[in-house]
Amino acid sequence: MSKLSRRDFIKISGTATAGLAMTPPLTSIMGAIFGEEKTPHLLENEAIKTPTVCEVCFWNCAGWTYTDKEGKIHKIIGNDSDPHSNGRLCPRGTGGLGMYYDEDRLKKPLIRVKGKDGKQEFKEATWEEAFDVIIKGMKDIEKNYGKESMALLFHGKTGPHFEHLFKAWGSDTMGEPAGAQCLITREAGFIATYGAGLASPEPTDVRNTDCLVLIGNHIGENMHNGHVQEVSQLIDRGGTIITVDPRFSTMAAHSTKWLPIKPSTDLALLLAWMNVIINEGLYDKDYVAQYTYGFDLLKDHVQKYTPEWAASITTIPAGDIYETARMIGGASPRVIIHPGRHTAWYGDDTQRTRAIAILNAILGSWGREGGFYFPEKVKLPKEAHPPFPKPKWSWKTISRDKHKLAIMGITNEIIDHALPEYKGPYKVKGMFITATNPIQSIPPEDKVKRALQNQDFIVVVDTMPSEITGYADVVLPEATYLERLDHLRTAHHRQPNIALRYPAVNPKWETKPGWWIAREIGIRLGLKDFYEWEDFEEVLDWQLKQVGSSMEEMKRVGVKHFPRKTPMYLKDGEEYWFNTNTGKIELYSTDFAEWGYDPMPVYKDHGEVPTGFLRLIYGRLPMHTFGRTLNNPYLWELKNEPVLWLHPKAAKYYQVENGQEVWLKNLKGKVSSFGIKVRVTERIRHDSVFLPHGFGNKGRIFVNGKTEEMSRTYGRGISDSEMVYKIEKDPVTGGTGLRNNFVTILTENPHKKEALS
Ligand SMILES: Nc1nc2c(c(=O)[nH]1)N[C@H]1C(S)=C(S)[C@@H](COP(=O)(O)OP(=O)(O)OC[C@H]3O[C@@H](n4cnc5c(=O)[nH]c(N)nc54)[C@H](O)[C@@H]3O)O[C@H]1N2
Ligand SMILES: Nc1nc2c(c(=O)[nH]1)N[C@H]1C(S)=C(S)[C@@H](COP(=O)(O)OP(=O)(O)OC[C@H]3O[C@@H](n4cnc5c(=O)[nH]c(N)nc54)[C@H](O)[C@@H]3O)O[C@H]1N2
Ligand code: SF4
Ligand SMILES: [Mo]
Repeated sequence: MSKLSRRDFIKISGTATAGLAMTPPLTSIMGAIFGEEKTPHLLENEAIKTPTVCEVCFWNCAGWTYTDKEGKIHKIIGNDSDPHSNGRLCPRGTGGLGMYYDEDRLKKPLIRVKGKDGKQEFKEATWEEAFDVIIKGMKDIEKNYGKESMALLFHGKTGPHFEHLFKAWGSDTMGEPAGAQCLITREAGFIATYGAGLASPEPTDVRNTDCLVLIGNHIGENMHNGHVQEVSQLIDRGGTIITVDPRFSTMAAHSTKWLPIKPSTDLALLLAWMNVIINEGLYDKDYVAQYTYGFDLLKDHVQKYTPEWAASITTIPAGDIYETARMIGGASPRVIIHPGRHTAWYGDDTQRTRAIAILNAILGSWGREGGFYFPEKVKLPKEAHPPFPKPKWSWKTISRDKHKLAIMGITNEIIDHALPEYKGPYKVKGMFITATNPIQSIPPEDKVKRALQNQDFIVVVDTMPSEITGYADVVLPEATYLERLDHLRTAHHRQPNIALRYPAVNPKWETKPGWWIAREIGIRLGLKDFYEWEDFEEVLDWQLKQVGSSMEEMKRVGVKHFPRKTPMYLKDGEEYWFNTNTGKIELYSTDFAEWGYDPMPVYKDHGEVPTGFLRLIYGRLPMHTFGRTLNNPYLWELKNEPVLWLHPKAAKYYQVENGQEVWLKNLKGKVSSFGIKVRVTERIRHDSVFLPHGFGNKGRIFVNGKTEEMSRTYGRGISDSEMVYKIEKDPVTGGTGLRNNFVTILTENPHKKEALS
């Protein structure tokens, strides 16, 4: 196993002066902002310290912003008592102030004055004018189709303000890409097994584990902070790490064993591991006997899934499968088969994540130290309001009849119901879109665009002139997370805790916080009873008092801890009731049997890569969060040249050299809008390409005749969503597998040819 120092592995800033804050690009850009060569030094006693919760990604670390008397934010650092960050933000979090300082931000409300599709023309408007158009638009949808036909697409901490507005108004047609395109299948796999999902942060007890198995989970590039820190400590401790990934990821480089699996075949490996672990008696026998249901059925079920069988499917030698199975079994119960997070891969993703859940169960790791702990969170009372009206139909109506464990709104179902060819009773004809860019986050791009074009009315709330703003009738500029108050963070953890995001500065230009926008619309829709407060701070203050705290205390501490009410781990031999039909961990799912899904995971073949093509796989870059950070001046400086990973064999086949610019063409003949440089590397399998997600931004709007765009990132790199032409629907949840898409390489600029002919 290769050793590394933690410093090399994670560049998480330790204090105000260490880490990213001192890297040359950031200091020089800060200099540009402050008109000095270097970041101005803010003396501790001159600084105003305000608690914040980071929104650069959804790990939501708590930190402190340092502001001077003129109201300039100088830095953000982690809050020492925050379990999400342990006092250290990741580079993206430290660079979060670029979200605030970005001059390309939306500054005023905009109203469309002409044109749909591509050449948008907007005029700047007052909030009052924008609200007038919104109220008319929403009322027209209500009159023509019913309130339910106005859908809400959202993401992040601003989302709940608009969920409240929509529910109060009478529409529960909503969804977020963090479900169907992200973790819904994983949640379902664990719910079917343990009667409980994982949520965020995942309750993996990496801190105490002996063996961590990562299946396509690229921690280190996926920079979920506290998690990265614990994995980093595991590396320092010399723990066992097994990484299963067709790509030699950052984690693969630091693993005891890297298994370069043929993409889409992970379930075969998981079943073969179960085969060895059961047949060699490496499972936790007492735990299985006491807590699980269906072990004998599982034992029979996995007999055909031998390592030799799996080797022919996964291309991992049988010897490696035996060896890793024994490593995993030997560590039981201090072992974690990591559930992953973005698990929308191949369409049978609930079954794959269920296999992960089952494997953990037979190893006895659920509820055990070094496995999965039982997390706890603070339950805050909800503000009082009249009951929400009952809509005639909702996200459940369009998702749950098809997918029994559609536990949250399925964005793709909403898109399907918004298409012109949809003729049924549950039409979506208006959209309210906040803090999400469906052009990139709900692929296929072509389909989402057709759905958008078919809408009568679209409102977009964003901070940037991102791609989705071009499809709006009204664009509302939201203040960034550093300028606003949101709900308290109450995520569950080892110790229950709450964290406060408080505005460090007033909103710039004419931007406004989400709570204010939602409330103003609510009042104008006649929903005063649902807004018995004027400032959202009143709601937080009331909630805090109910749990024995106050705004005053939270402004001072940022994060507050509460005592646990229940044990963090199972005690040996203790009775425990799991929230399943049998009260046990269901290795055999009685629900799945009743609903007609495989009660135990069955391997299904996902087909081969067509000749001349490569499988399109994608993932995260450590310095960016999807497309949302790309234009951030600090983070853009750190990483602004995306590259396409290509194996030397494939490079030879396509006659491509390292560093050469190429374009992609998918199996349906669609070519990428932009080019990308190639990185020829043996770190990727020969049958796949790897694309960092979030690039290829095509957002450009015209405001009063002037172009507005995300000037740094516009036209850079290729968007994976643009290349995705089909999704594989997971039957259990409706989750949308994105990785059965194939591309080929073009060495000449296809757009140049078009222009010449
Ligand atoms: N093809 C493809 N699709 C994917 C994924 C993938 O890897 N590939 N990943 C999936 C996953 S795991 C997830 S979680 C989702 C993420 O999906 P999204 O959250 O939609 O991600 P982004 O593309 O970053 O879009 C964020 C949008 O919010 C805006 N924004 C940023 N901050 C704020 C704010 O504070 N307020 C407001 N109002 N707007 C803000 C940004 O300008 C941008 O327009 O995408 C999913 N979809
Ligand atoms: N820096 C940064 N960190 C982030 C985010 C971000 O935008 N930026 N987003 C956050 C969010 S919302 C999420 S959901 C997570 C997502 O991050 P994760 O859940 O960790 O991972 P994925 O995006 O599913 O997986 C990417 C990895 O899967 C590998 N892979 C591709 N196909 C296969 C396959 O068939 N089998 C196997 N075994 N591996 C395969 C790819 O090579 C790549 O290494 O990251 C989070 N962390
Ligand atoms: S992991 Fe980084 S970007 Fe995500 S919330 Fe924490 S500091 Fe912010
Ligand atoms: Mo995600």
